Amino acid sequence: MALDLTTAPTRPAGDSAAKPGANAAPAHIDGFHLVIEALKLNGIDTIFGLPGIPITDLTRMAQAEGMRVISFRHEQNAGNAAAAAGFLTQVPGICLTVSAPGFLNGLTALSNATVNCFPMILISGSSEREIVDLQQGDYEEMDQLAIAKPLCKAAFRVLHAEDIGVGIARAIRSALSGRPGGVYLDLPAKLFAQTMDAAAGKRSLIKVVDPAPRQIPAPDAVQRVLATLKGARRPLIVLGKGAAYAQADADICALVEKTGIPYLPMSMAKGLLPDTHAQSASAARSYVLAEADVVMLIGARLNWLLSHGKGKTWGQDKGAKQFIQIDIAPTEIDSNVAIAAPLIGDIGSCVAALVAGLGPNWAQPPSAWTGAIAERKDKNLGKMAETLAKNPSPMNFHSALNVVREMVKLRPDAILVNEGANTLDFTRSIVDMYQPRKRLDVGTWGIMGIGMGFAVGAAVVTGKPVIAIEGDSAFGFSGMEVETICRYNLPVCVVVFNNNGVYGGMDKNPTGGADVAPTVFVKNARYDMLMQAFGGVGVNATTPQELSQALQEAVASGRPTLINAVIDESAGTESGRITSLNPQIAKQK
Ligand code: ADP
Ligand code: TZD
Repeated sequence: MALDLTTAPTRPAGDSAAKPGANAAPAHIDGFHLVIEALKLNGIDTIFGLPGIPITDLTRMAQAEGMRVISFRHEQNAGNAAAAAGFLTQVPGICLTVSAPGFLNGLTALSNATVNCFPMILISGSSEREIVDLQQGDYEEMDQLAIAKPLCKAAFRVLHAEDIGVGIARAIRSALSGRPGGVYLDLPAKLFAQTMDAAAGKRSLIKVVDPAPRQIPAPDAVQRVLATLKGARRPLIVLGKGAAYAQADADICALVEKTGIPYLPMSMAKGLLPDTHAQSASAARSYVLAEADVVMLIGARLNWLLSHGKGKTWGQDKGAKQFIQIDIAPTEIDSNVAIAAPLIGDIGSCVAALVAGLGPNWAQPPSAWTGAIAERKDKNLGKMAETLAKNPSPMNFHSALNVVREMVKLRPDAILVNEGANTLDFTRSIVDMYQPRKRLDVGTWGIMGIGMGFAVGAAVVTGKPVIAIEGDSAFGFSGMEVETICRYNLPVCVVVFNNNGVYGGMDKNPTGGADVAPTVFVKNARYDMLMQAFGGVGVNATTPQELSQALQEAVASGRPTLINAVIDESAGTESGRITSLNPQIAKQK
């Protein structure tokens, strides 16, 4: 995008002499416009945020200068939208907030983005240094930079208008290069009104060249990986969300198909290859994790989601396992178990190097291995089909998700947002994905509250239909954004799996007192009416037929819709599939 400051209007605060004539180049540019021009120069055209002192005018001016400014009801949701945008596009999502409380509200999303390796930039207005440092009690005073630093990848403050270009360039490069993550940019109120010579302002801006440089893997490391794979009798590939983020879809597909190695997608890597692919081992997950002898991780960490690479899950009683790990962050290697063959570089370059090194006569994995997997898959998929065919009343997770599964099959381009406990676990295993980067969920932290922010972010940057499958508790964290969805008329269909509480609605208060149990909500709530309050479509669905009709209409029309899917309140399990992490249960083990 070309930058032409000669035509950019100037808003020098209180400087009437600077008003240019019709064709004259403006003499000055202020901090507001330097921020806007620096973002635009770097291809950033959208801001997710929430206005207030001192950034209200920045939101107005950004809109006036042609940027899309999406205004939210709570900063955490704006931050989550920015994070989703960053993951989907490889352009850092921008979240803009006011100082202290607004900043803190955005910080959870920034921190979550960093933990998940999503590029985003939280820009917050702040109080003047002089007042903050002497703790003189400003409006919304807080030492924001110090608080942000340990919670994100990098944090910067800009004090002078002439440094805005550098500040934004550093933020973009920090968010995108190496392992992507969240960056905090602190902009004190006084900065926005500072003015400088327009031509000097133009020269001070930086268009970041090659913000995520390719990192080519070392040839000897590539050979080590190929040799390790060659020695495998029961190889397995695990694809993580780093592989989805990398946008190296064709090379990843070539690697999987040319080697013939069975693969497991982590939840946000689903769809990198269609879940119906013959080599997908998802339906035999426990078997392949326990039995594999060589496991190649591509953009996936051996954290809690993979049982740290140890224990019964990984068949520790069945002999040694060798790991290959492809990652851009060298310090990730050996973080949980020994990695026999690390491959450090960007996934695109690493996978391309491996494909090139396979040669024409690469031996396929032994059929004893692939056959055993296929047998288990068939059995498990058969069992699943039986369960999905049942039609209990009220609906359970399976009968409701069977509808979603069919919808996604019809519209594989739709983006699926998913949070909750049981609602998350069942959706992940029941709803097949067919295209890369179509599934957004609770990620590395298993955090509730990403739902509406991710849905808005995904709808805004892709223009695709979004289907958000939400536990009723999960939905509550960001539910007010249904107004945002209606305000911008976004093609988002929210389906609330309403089972009357956290995990379910069956708990009782052991004292028999008037308060309900801590996990229980108002019974038979009508979440659909929330959407109606803002002019969207609300549907109460008690059968798979009603759910199917409402979902199809929502996706076809693109109208903001909320379906209250009434689910059996006894159908869920405490904590879904991670019951073992509850301290009381872990103690008993
Ligand atoms: P999952 O939760 O799906 O298992 P993780 O978030 O644990 O995935 O892991 C993602 C990994 O991918 C991180 O270790 C990160 O450093 C890595 N990563 C992200 N982007 C790239 C990239 N472009 N190239 C290489 N590695 C990447
Ligand atoms: N707070 C935050 C920010 N993240 C969390 N993960 C939790 C609390 C704890 N938590 C879970 O881990 S799942 C969940 C909570 C509150 C909600 C589960 O209930 P639900 O889904 O209605 O969303 P199901 O389908 O009824 O289990």
